Amino acid sequence: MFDDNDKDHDGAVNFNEFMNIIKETYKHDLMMKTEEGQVMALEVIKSLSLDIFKQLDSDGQGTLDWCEFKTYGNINKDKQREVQKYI
Ligand SMILES: [Ca+2]
Repeated sequence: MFDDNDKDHDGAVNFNEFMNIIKETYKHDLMMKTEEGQVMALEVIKSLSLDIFKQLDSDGQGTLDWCEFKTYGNINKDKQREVQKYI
């Protein structure tokens, strides 16, 4: 999964790559929405992504290596419940 998401194959996931993973997670929810609803939902997703990204990027370098990325699954479940309240 990590390699699939590392689009530029530099061995680390940057914020844009990470946000695309999150968007993919909520793709189905987004498709159910009006255009206006999608814009709002994308804003929620963007701020959520940044929030999670900062938590995962424990060395603060702005990229996630494998050790950092693998903890994503743990916090993702709680976050998903949180997001579903908004989108
Ligand atoms: Ca890092």
